[in-house]
Amino acid sequence: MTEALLQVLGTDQTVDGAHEPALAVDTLVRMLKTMILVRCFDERALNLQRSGRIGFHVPSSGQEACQVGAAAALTPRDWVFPSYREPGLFLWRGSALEALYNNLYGNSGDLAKGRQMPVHYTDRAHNVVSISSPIATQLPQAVGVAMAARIRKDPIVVLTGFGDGSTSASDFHVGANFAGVYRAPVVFLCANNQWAISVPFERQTASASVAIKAQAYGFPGVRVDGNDVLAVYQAVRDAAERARRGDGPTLVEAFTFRMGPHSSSDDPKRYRPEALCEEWKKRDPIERFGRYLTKKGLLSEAEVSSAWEAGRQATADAARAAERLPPPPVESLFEDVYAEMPPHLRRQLDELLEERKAGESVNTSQAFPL
Ligand SMILES: Cc1ncc(C[n+]2csc(CCOP(=O)(O)OP(=O)(O)O)c2C)c(N)n1
Ligand SMILES: [Mg+2]
Repeated sequence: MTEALLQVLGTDQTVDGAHEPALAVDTLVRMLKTMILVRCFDERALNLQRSGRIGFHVPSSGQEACQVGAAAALTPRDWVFPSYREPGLFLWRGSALEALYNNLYGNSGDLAKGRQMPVHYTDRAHNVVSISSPIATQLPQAVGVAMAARIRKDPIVVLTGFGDGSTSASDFHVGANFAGVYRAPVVFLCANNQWAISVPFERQTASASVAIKAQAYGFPGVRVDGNDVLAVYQAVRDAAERARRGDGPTLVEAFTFRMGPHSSSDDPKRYRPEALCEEWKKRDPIERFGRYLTKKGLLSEAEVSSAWEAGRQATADAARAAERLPPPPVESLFEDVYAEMPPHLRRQLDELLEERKAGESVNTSQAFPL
């Protein structure tokens, strides 16, 4: 049990050389660019919601290091069961920006065919499983896949992401218990942003930390600075190696802060002091990593600025493209449950198409989902 907070990049620009991972320059630069893209994706999505163009968003600003550090420590064959606050896991693994916006619009390009809630991205091609709304349900799912991989001797690792509040849900305990008993090759990544909507950590649990909860289930828990992408990378890479060796799960607690609201429906000013937000702004994970790279001479200030430019442009283009796509065809409502459509559904479909032809039904497909 490591209870100290692992940190590679200090807030004061010091670097812990002993823990500095030996990553290729290309990888380091890609990590920064992906973090920037996540921030731009988020800002654009929140603006789309505020201007009434989409119905709902869940921002992850401030938590980019947790997402990208973890994603960079996995291989493409590994599987990921994310939470709703982790678009960076998708972007690092190769999901198109447009695919994420397609989900926010619930349009005909949405990989979930407009049937999921917004912010519930999915990407089967990159081994990222569709997000579950009930918190922590992804843990037993991830553990099941990891147990199956172990039985089949498939050397994959499964990572599942969740928040601090999720560790009070029963599925956290079910998942952790099974993972411990069966030594499932799973990495539990908890982004501890210190709140479950408006409930602060100390009102959620009497445990001193999230990491300590692993002790009860017989595997290690580590705490890392969740605003330090290299620390998150290091901890998740160690955990993934341990899992791949057959030594079982690890719980990684990434201590962080969400800079924005819980969702577009939330006003954090009602429960979180502004001064604290100002304090955490100084620990911005993107700024910290950007300064590290420029100080090392791996990127110039001008290159960092153009990465922001490129991020803003790419997100604007992708959002615009998503907005142009029509809603899913109404017929798709009747697909995918049965291999062959049963007669009662066929009748309902025919009726609907007849009504549409006669102009009887109101087309609400442009209405916002929430
Ligand atoms: C089983 C269940 N209970 C309650 C909710 C409502 N809910 C949605 S998000 C959330 C807070 C989760 O907090 P945390 O796990 O810390 O993640 P964060 O939102 O901070 O990333 C709650 C209670 C839910 N989705 N599922
Ligand atoms: Mg939380």
